[in-house]
Amino acid sequence: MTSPLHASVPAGLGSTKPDGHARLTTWIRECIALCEPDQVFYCDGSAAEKEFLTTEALRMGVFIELNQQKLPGCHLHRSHPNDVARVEQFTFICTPTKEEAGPTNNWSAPDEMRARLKGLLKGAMKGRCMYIIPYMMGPAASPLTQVGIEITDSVYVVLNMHIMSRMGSAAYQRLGADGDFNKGLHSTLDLNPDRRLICHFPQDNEITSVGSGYGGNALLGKKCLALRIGSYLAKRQGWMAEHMLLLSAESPAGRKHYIAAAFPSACGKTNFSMLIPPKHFAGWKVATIGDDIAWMKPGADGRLYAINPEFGYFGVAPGTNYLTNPNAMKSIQRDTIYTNVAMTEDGDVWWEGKDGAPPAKCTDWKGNPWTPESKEKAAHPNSRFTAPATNNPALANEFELASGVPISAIIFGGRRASTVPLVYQSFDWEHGTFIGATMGSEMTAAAAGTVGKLRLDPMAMLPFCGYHMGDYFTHWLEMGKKLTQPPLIFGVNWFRKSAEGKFLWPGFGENMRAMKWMIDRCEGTADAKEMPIGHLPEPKDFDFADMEGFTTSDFEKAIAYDAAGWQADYRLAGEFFDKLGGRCPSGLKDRLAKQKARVG
Ligand code: GTP
Ligand code: SPV
Ligand code: MN
Repeated sequence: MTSPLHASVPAGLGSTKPDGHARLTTWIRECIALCEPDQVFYCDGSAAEKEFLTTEALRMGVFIELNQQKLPGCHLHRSHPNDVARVEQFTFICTPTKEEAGPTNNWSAPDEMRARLKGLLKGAMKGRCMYIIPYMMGPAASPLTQVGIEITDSVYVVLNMHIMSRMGSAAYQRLGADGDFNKGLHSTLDLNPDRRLICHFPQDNEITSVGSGYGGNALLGKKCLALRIGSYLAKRQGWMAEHMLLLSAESPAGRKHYIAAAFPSACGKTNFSMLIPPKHFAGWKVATIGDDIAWMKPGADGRLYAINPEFGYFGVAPGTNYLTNPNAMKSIQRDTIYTNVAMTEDGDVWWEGKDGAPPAKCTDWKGNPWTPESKEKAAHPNSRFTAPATNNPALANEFELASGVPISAIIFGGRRASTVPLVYQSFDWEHGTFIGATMGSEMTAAAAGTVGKLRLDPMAMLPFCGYHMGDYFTHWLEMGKKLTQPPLIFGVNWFRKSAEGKFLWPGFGENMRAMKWMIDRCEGTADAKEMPIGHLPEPKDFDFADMEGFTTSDFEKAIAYDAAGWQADYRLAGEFFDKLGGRCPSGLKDRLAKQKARVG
């Protein structure tokens, strides 16, 4: 077996230690004493470091070489087959009381969990290298930016953090002598699912993750810090941490709107954030600010301002191609880490739904020979790419804007085969909060669980809210009161199906049409019909010109109002609100009663 230790480290690398921050150096010392690594590597985020660790990852077999002519700087990683998605059943919010974590989170008393984790981590890094990663979530100059230190024994994590965060000594500089930082300790242990725990200690701004090397379980800046800890900090400090993409849309006349959209995992955020308007919308420009996470705060002018705390994309590979998402395809041609995709004979990557016919032969995500006759998929359904945001040809100029961008519209959308129309508008902020709070979605491969099962996933935050969901709803209502110019709130559903099981809406770039109606609503130039569930566009209000084979009757099916479906949805919502007990804001309960009566 190849050693996970680095036999020789080039001069100047692995040695950028923080100094002058007593709490930080003490914590690092404690982690070293607990985990007993054979080597400690202090990361600086430099290109030289990335190059060295990439070579080492190849030597260790953590990375598999891809065709460097076709895909320069790109590498393949194969996870352990039992470690391919987030694990909600092993994710814990460790608050002093169970009540604070609420009924939608797994809870453990902090002391008990700490003792258990200590037991698991004792000597866990013997024979391994420990990496100390300083990073920032957010642009260096933004007041919303948070600093994290991730300590990990995975070189794969380090190389992903190089792409996904603003990593390096600048994070230490931002901390100064006593700045607050998120403590993140991660060890893959032996990847045994019985010893897999993703634990959050919101009161201590601390995360400990063991037993997994995958995505949201291991890249602690993303779901753990930016959402679970982030949402807790946001509640206390008066801002919002949301599972939302961010984009700008500029009209041919040069009018720009910024839009945030919350769709659950694997429900279209990356795609929507990189949308290319169809020909019919010549002159419109859509640019990506973020594809997964938004941190938002009311500004002095009463508008809601947002930043994307991330620096790269950890995107779903299957279904990504030059037709559905050309900007994503262009973003992943260089300096990209591919995880759990298939590899062709010439060292290219492949996944279900990539352009062209499947290769006659390839190696599947587990490393086994694969042909189109094989029963199993070549790429794992949750296989992913990690790509720098700066690769995206449609990256917005505002990507580094410290003040963030003022949001015109917030969109909530799930994956719903029935009931939910293509697009509709809430009556007001409180009703918009209600739409978010009651949104359902069919589960995807992004998390371990039953794919296709309908569950309520409020604001796409069910797996990511670091405190009681009822208090989170209250926070949404409170934030609305602080905004004198609140964004309009919409609901969308790109995934409605016909009785024959076919999508009623072509989706992807065509989603521009729904966005155009929403923008027109923001500008007060589009009509809508008032329906029990909100304002819906009628065919005359919605531009579906130049859509091949798409008729008014198709549009009517996609937008159809289904009273019985809504009654079923509201029953599910009622059960969920009941589960939240007294902490579910009465404003939302009253709304539900009102909505139930309206849909009849
Ligand atoms: P996470 O990274 O897990 O948070 O996912 P995401 O919300 O960014 O989802 P993503 O954009 O990666 O899309 C997930 C899957 O949905 C991919 O297979 C896409 O091809 C598919 N998809 C995205 N947008 C649409 C759409 O408008 N219509 C249809 N039918 N499928 C879509
Ligand atoms: C999601 O599941 O919403 C993701 C992927 O964005 S992960 O980073 O694994 O959470
Ligand atoms: Mn996500």
